[in-house]
Amino acid sequence: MPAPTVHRRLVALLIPVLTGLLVASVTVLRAPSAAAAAPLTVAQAISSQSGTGTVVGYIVGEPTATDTVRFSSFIGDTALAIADSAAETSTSRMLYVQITSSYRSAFGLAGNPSNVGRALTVTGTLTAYFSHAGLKSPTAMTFGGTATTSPTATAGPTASSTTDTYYAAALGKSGSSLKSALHTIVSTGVTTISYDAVWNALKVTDQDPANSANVILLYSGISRSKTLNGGATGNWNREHVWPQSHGDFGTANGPGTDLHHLRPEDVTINALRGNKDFDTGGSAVSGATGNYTDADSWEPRAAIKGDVARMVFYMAVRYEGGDSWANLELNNSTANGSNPYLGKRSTLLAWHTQDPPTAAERTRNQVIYASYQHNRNPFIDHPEWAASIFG
Ligand SMILES: [Ca+2]
Ligand SMILES: [Ca+2]
Repeated sequence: MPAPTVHRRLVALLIPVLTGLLVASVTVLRAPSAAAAAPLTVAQAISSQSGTGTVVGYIVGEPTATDTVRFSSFIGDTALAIADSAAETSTSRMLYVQITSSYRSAFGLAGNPSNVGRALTVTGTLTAYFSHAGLKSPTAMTFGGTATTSPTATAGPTASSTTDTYYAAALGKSGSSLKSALHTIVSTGVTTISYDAVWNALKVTDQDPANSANVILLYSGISRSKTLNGGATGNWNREHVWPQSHGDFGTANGPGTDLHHLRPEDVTINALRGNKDFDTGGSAVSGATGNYTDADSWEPRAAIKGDVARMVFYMAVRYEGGDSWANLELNNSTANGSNPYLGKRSTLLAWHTQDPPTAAERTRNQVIYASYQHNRNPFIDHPEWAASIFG
């Protein structure tokens, strides 16, 4: 194509001219050119921190310091972090946007936590905020918008490249070497929380998207008030998807408080599931439509079959016996009793394929990573790794 060559020649010709003009009159040139320009991507706004501009990005959280962005439990209405990907986790690929008073009621995250994930078009001064690439003194903020990609634009990060850094040591590996690499990754820099703290964490990680006063119960799928946590009939409590007895880990900080496999469930349904292994079959469970159980196994409803599989895959990789906990492993049995094993591996692999990760499941993984434990479930981010390790 001749166009790039022509373009390069034009640029070569224009550079000395433009340089001369810039030296002569920086302020006169800057404002009109920015006002006339197409909207910037966040990557472009980060690399051109001068003058005014219009930026389009996705709202990902609330910056509270140079390297700190809250992805949930927002505390203020004065700042937003936006990115080219709604799943961005690296603050280096975010632009921090000041929310001045007239925009706070509509755009502040403490008042509007459901704004996370929405596209935002904002015009203002491209300058540092929280000592970080930013936009201040906005003159227009609206939801929606699409950044125009110019031929010279740097492509924004994709959701997969976002986690490539986290999984760098595992990329390209398979089988036992993949498992070993992932074990190190998901066990490094982890924050464990207390069993008491799990209550409040589940109210965030498992909040009903349609009703912020409620949580969604795992097996039954019921939306129930967050305030009904407890041990009485009609309450919800903390279901260990990998049963505590399969490895005897109890509820001390560790596998017994690991949010990646803890979910809210109705007290009665939780007791019915007990410590059964997972497999298909049995009779319908009253009060939990779509679930089946018999003497030695539990079959969850279709919408969460894969979620359950990925939770136990994570546990088998996270806990390898090198710490004070048992080495949790999958097998093909449904009679594991109190051994640190859980089945049935072949059924769980099938469920994982039938019910792939959804946006809600990825969001939950991200919230646990960003706000609580600082580790991820690899099988939500990379579903293809399950067969490589457990197949
Ligand atoms: Ca699912
Ligand atoms: Ca293990």
